[in-house]
Amino acid sequence: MSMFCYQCQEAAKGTGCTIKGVCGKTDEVAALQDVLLFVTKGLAHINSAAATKGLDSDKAYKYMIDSLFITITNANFDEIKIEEKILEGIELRDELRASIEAEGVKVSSNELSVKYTGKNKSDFLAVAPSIGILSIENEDIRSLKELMIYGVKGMAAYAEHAMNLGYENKDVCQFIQKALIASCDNQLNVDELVALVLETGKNGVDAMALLDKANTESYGHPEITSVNLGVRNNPAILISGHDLKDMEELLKQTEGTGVDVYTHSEMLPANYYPAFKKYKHFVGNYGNAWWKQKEEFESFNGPVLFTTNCIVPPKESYINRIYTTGTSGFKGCTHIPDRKGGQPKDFSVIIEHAKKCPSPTEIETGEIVGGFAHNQVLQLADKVVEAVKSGAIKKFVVMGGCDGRMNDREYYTDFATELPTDTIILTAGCAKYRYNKLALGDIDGIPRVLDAGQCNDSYSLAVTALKLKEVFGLDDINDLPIAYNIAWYEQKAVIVLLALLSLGIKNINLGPTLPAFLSPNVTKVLVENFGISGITNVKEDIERIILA
Ligand code: SF4
Ligand code: SF3
Repeated sequence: MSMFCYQCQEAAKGTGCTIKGVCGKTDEVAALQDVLLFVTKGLAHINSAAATKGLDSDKAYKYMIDSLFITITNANFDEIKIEEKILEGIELRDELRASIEAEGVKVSSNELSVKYTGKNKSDFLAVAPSIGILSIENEDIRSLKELMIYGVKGMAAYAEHAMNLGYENKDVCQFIQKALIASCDNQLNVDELVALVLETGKNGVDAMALLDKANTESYGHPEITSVNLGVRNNPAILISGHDLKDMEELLKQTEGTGVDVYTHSEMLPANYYPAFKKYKHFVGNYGNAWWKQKEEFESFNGPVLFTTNCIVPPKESYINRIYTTGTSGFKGCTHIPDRKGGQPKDFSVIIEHAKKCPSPTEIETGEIVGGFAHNQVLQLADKVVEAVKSGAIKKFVVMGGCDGRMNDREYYTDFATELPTDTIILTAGCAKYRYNKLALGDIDGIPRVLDAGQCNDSYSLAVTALKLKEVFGLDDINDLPIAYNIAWYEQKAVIVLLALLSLGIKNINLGPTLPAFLSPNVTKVLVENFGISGITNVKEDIERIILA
């Protein structure tokens, strides 16, 4: 059996994975994820019909968000969990259909996804080839639909984190549903799909704004923080991924147990939140971006909790120490169940496991500084504006996004190193690990790398840019001395990119390679309308992006 997936930057040969994912996804997991998306589209049709009489179901929106998140790169490799989710979707769809038809709502859609009744894994694998990405023949239509769907996957991830904190935006949910339905529509032309892609970006801004509100109202505004990189002599848990509600509950439940907590990869920004800093057993950050986890989890010695992506298929030597929760999953790892009846998750099993493990082996020492989300940067606004006016700061360069395992990403380390010393890097997401431990110094006390937080905190960078535009009295955000050299890997970076475009930001450089899912014609649209370009080499790019 074969597969086709081209949703991330590491798609095989720059075109797509066809035998096994570079990420480790098997052909069967890829097929099951395709079927999960297909069933989710069927539910979207029914829930949309339900909405015509105000009968749309919150449970259905939640299911759509969960399922999209499950199919994000490196989030869930657990075929049993995906099979269960497919069956849950079919049941939910049919129950909803029966209940709205009883209320006189007519379901007009004749889509296969609305009627599909597979019952088990072999049924799912049988239908998969006919409903996958390649079932859309026209490459431009396929490209635009996938661009929209990948954006919506990223949006769903952010909406899910906000939802876990009790924050919802019905418009965002309804847009996700609309996009799922649009992806099945064979009548839509290129112009209509381009409009939908832009609308995806606008909703992406709203989803990120919602998550920003959820995070900051729950845990306070991130503030300048020196994060410890060393270790202590206690057993410990390493928490990875992006979900701050999980972080909060783990910190509460480990307090007083003798078990320390460290963040890994995208959880690093949890160190910047006032509500988490108060925990004395919250030690700091261990390790680097997601792709180095094989070595780092080995030396951590204790259990690791994944709250979301990015999971690298674990080695036998430590797989028994890997726990997943929420939408993340990996076959053979213990999954911590969801909250029920308003109760917190129960992390006792991982805490008891940690108590039996040796303390982490030190792999580095020292500190890194972060916490430059919009509220903190605005408190420094006078200083920043002064430095720009005096010429001490000539340019800002947004270098946020994702990191990845390919060697060509060394480009970002070199780019940061070679930047003129009157340049400030604004970052968010795990891309920062390529340069956040370099000694790049400061400009008049302002560090040359300002980390706003996780990839969703790219929103924070946009808020900062909009504020600077106001302070400098500019009409166009593109007149600011800000350049964009963004690294992407998975679908959260797709929604970040579309969100920036919807805010009117032009001339974004995207690397290390342009997405395999962009057809030549769609790339042309992005180049002509938004000035998007790929990267070349550090010397030429610094000339073109920074000095020109
Ligand atoms: Fe390949 Fe990326 Fe898809 Fe994994 S997510 S199968 S690496 S394109
Ligand atoms: Fe990183 Fe996976 Fe995208 Fe949230 S953890 S930015 S790659």
